[in-house]
Amino acid sequence: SVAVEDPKFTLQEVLDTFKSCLSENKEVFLEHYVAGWLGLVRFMNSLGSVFSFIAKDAVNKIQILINHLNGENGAHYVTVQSMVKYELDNQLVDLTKRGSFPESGCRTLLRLHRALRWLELFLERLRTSTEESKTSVMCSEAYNESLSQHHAWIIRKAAGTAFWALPGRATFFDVMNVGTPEQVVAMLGDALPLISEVYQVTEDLYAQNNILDLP
Ligand code: 1PZ
Repeated sequence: SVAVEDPKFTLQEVLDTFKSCLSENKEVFLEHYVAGWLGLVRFMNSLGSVFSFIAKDAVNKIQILINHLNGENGAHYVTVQSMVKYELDNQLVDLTKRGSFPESGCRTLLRLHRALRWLELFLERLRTSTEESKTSVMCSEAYNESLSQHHAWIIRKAAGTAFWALPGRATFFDVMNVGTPEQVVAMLGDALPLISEVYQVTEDLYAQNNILDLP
């Protein structure tokens, strides 16, 4: 796996990417958001093939956003703010039911945005966990509090099964490749407020535009 082969890969690097997401006036750069997600997927893949069905969906969505960025209207996709404005102004979003725009940037990013909330809750649990804490329990609690509310029963079932295959806390910390458990905890303490801010800025933007429930 990449995380094991590449000595430079650390979760620190990935979480740092989210730092570069926010501009001075709190706009979210899509390019960095997407880069952060690619790093998370790389990390997820290093945890084992059980997670590949989850990673695959994330990769599909990341690819859709990259296509928008590289497309002829890419200039409108520089920030999440400009993307939302461009797509809404030009009626490029299915607002109430699935229709002509299954790959709108707005609905695609919303899926990753919801998953970012899961990540935030999970990493916060990891940060405050003890040696005896179970990653599968932390993961499913975080999931039940966030992403699961947007998933059909069959997806919840599959996700729940995958959680049991998560490596234990010690292995998890090792794969992060950040250093001692104390260093991991410190890194998470630094990174979480940044992830949280990116999440909140996006959440507020979506709320203001009434697009938190895109089909
Ligand atoms: C490290 C352990 C990883 C646990 C990840 C916890 C999240 C479980 C999510 C299960 C998703 C299952 C596959 C696909 C679901 C899709 O139906 C939904 C909705 O998309 P739509 O069908 O509307 O197009 N997709 C999502 O909700 C996006 C899920 C992205 C998951 C990314 C996880 C990030 C992990 C980072 C690892 C550190």
